[in-house]
Amino acid sequence: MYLIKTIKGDITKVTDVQAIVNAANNSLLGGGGVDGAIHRAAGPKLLAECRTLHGCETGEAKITKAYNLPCSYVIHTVGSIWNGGRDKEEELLANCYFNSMKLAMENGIRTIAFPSISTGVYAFPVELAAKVAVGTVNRFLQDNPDSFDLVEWVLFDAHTEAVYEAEVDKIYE
Ligand code: AR6
Repeated sequence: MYLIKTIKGDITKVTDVQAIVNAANNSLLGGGGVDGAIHRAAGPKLLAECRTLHGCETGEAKITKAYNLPCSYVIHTVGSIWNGGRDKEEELLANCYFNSMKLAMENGIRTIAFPSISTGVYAFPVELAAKVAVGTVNRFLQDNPDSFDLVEWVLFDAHTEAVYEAEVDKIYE
């Protein structure tokens, strides 16, 4: 069986997962927010490896080593930029979670932490993002029940954490 949970904190500090997911941009060459925090904590070798990947399409995911981070891998995915729901933002955000989980499974990763992809600079509404995130991961786990031990969301602020926690609680109701 697997556990799904949420915690409030800094994803670069978590020590109970093999992989953390980065909310990156199409260049994969770093940025602000959680992306900046991950690159700072991992050190310059992460950027050097990212340069070899030649970017990433929105909704897709690519994997690297984690260098100075406490985990073993970083899965870089590119969330959708919110434009009022007119640009398939929900579908593309669901793709981020699906493709990150698939890439983790293909690499034998059984424990993984996500941030709240797209809800910072990319302005995706938190309530809708949490529904898409938890719904997509839950379906993936139901379809692949023996592949994971732990999936957690590490949320930076109390409001975002409360919203994701409420979505996760619905699974266990
Ligand atoms: N740990 C966990 N969550 C964090 C951390 C952290 N250390 N730092 C910020 N957050 P954002 P996006 C939260 O903007 O919306 C970058 O410049 C943050 O409070 O990081 O997908 C990229 O290069 C928010 O709840 O990602 C892209 O250009 C959540 O992480 C762009 O931002 C996501 O906010 C991607 O925008």
